[in-house]
Amino acid sequence: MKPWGALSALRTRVTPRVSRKSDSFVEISPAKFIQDQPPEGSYPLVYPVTHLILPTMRDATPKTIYLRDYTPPPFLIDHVELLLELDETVTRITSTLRLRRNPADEKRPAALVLDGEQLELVSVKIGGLLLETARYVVTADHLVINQAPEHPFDLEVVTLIHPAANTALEGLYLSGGMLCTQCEAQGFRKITYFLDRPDVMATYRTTLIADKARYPVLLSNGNLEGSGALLNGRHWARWTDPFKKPCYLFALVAGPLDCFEDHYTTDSGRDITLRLYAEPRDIDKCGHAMASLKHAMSWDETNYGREYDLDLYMIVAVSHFNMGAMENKGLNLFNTKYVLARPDTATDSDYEHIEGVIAHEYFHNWTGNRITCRDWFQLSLKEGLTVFRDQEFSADRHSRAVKRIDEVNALRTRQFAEDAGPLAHPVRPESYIEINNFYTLTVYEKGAEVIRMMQTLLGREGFRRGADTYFQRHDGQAVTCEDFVRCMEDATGVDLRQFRRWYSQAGTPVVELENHYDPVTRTLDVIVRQYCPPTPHQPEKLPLHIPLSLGLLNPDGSECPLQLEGEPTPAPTRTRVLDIREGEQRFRFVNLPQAPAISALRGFSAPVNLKQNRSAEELAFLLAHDPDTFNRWDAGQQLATQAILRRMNQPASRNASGLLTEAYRAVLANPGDDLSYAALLLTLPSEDFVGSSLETMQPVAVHQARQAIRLELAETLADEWASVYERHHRNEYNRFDAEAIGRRRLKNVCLDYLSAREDAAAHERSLRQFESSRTMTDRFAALTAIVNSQHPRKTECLDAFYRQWHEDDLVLGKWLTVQATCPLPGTLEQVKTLLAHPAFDFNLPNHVRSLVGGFSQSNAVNFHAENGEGYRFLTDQVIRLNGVNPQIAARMLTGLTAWRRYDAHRQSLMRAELQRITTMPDLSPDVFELANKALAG
Ligand code: B3K
Ligand code: ZN
Repeated sequence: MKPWGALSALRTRVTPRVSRKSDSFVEISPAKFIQDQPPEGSYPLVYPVTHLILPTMRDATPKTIYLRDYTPPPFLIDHVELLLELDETVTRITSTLRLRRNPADEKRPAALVLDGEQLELVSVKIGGLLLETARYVVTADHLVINQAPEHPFDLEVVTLIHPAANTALEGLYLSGGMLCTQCEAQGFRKITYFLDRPDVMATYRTTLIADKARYPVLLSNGNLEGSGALLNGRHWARWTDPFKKPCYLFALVAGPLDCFEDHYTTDSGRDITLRLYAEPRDIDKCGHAMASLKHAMSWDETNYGREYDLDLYMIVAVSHFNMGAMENKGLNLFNTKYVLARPDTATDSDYEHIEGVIAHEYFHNWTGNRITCRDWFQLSLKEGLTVFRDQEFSADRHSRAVKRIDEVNALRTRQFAEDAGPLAHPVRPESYIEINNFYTLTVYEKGAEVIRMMQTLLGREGFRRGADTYFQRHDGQAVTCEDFVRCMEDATGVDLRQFRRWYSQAGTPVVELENHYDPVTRTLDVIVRQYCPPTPHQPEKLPLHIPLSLGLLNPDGSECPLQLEGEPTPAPTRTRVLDIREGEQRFRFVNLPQAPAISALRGFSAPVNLKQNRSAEELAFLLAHDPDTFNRWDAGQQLATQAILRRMNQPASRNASGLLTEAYRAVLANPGDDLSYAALLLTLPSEDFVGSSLETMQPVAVHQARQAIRLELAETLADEWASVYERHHRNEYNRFDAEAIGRRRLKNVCLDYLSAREDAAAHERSLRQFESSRTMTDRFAALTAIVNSQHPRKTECLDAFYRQWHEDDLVLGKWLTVQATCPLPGTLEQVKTLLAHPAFDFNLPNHVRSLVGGFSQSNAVNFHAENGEGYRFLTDQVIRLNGVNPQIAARMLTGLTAWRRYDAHRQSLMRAELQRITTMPDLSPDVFELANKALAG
């Protein structure tokens, strides 16, 4: 057998050879790919560069890609052989692709067009023969090989890249002392030339070579095939991934990492090795992530019959990461924020998020990896479905009521805003400039709601049959949202033709509910109307198929039997799902001796904006009695919103919140078993939620009115808050069960109200909690209360927190956030000071999100200051980030995109800043697309 063929070319200086005719290509037999381990010390430190081609500049105006233009790939890649000689300054990549023409493509173009960006090309070979430069063209984003062979062939391309200079964190980059990759969506083309599209699926064998002292751990997808030492202090490792995958799931990691290992035995008895890698100082914070992984593996077996397929599952915690985590096959990469937790460094919410994200990435192994997307327009095929799966996992693990409220809270404030703004797009978008801009709340969260609605319409069993059909029919394929829906239909016989519009229509539908009770006929008429406001490029909308879950309550709080006119008997359940398909529909409920209260859209059964005319009395009644935990909470939110809006319109009035106070008093007197849920019942709606019900956003007025209601509740119920606080305040360290978490949540809500009063007792209480607590949950809640008040020892507490945690990036992020989100005056100046703080790292996305994101997205009253300083600040940061990390720059821009929702003065300030961005030279496609669409929409 020929030893180490792919590498042998590197040992000698390569002399370009001329191959003129296509028949001079030599096909490499599969045996070429089976090679022995490399002989020690045979690798040059200085690379023999025969000709180095630097690509030309990219076009000034980025191009729009359309779903309607999809065509199958003209070539397929069956196998990829990669050799990476890793070094932070220059990494050399030798890629050998086993290519063939796609029989499904009828066009059979002469040229092979490979994607590639920011690559320095060293050499191109076909069938082992060097290609003369006239046979190919290198542009800013492609390598075009003219006259590609008709028969299967091997293409070897050698490129150089510069990981340490890669601050965009896409492709191969340096994070701390670790080299790592991020390839979704189109990062693989920054590593080597490739058909960088998800419908090209190949097996991979990856050989990594690096300096052993700096990069002792070398990881890639799949199973370790071999490893060994080389001369000059270098070593190698070779990984094989037997499952075909798109290149966006490729990953590698090299660095000084410690490993936390555990095992999981699958239902069928297979032993899976689980490894969590982190920097040595963080390895004691990996236990929770590991436990979460095992829970997720077991849940997917029980609920979807899905077992893990490889023998090894690895997760690496990386500090420089553009998002939460990445589901690379067998080698997940995680933002440290979603792995590392210790009771003194992470809050209860952090623990829950870690569990959810670990599960999400694990679930992708089936929904995303084994079955992937045909093209990026189908992103919600994997993301919506996987979010739905992780939501259900978390609901099963903890309080289902609390989980649903958290989801809907995020959806109604943030996704609804996206749907109502200039960047509104359908769950399956029809065009994009930069696909990274479409990892949106619409694709993820609304996409998950679309899956949830299918489960509601088909029933849990029907949905499971549909999922089984999907896994069976499409394993190993790259498919579409349409393929998924068809599986659901085929498995159940339910017609989802109209339902499909959820994938193609943007915007949040409005559902209006009107009802008339007739005491004579003892009937209730419920009239349901739906319409959807226009969104960019979609002025007209068609009616959607909406599952409207509904119950009726008697005046004593009991639930009514639900019998529709024409039905012989009432339905067996006290909640039923009405199929809404028309613009207007009428339902007549019979046999109702008394006028019932309507509990509509139970469990938030559809992502719609429900409009009902309800009095404060009705809302207070539902808040007291509705057995549907979501609607009970929502009634409280609506009641509080009414109180806040009333206070906003009549600032002098007192007792604006009488019914609300009584409802809160009742909850405080009897918080029930689920204390986390009680904490939510006692939390006022966010300023964003209140603002969203207004024609024009009024950030300052809403903030003031909400604060006034908070203070009023704090004063009226002062004794209750204090006694519930005292009852539940414990100094427990290592308890993460529902009871302990619930106690902390409820107690900290009490602390927030108590702090509103700004008296000495309140200051003393928050200081005591800050100084004595051992959990981050309690310490951070206390610090937040202190920072957001006039506490006399604020600076001292912030300094103490900093001194204790300045070496921990994640906790430092909390320190930045708490200051950036402070609603008091002077915050912008403080944010600017922090930007120049030696501990703040502008190249670290977590820091930018904490400080710049915290200020612009979670501090409306300061960000929207009338003088426009907040907008100017954000724009300066976006412009600066554009050159450093375009993906993060685009994320930060979100603060300015909804400019049309504000008054004329703010509109002109925000628009001017957006215009300032669009006139900047060298705009990334990411920022170009968002800024221009925001201005146009
Ligand atoms: N699939 C990744 C997100 C990739 C984002 C690329 N800009 C994480 C996830 O959704 O699981
Ligand atoms: Zn995902």
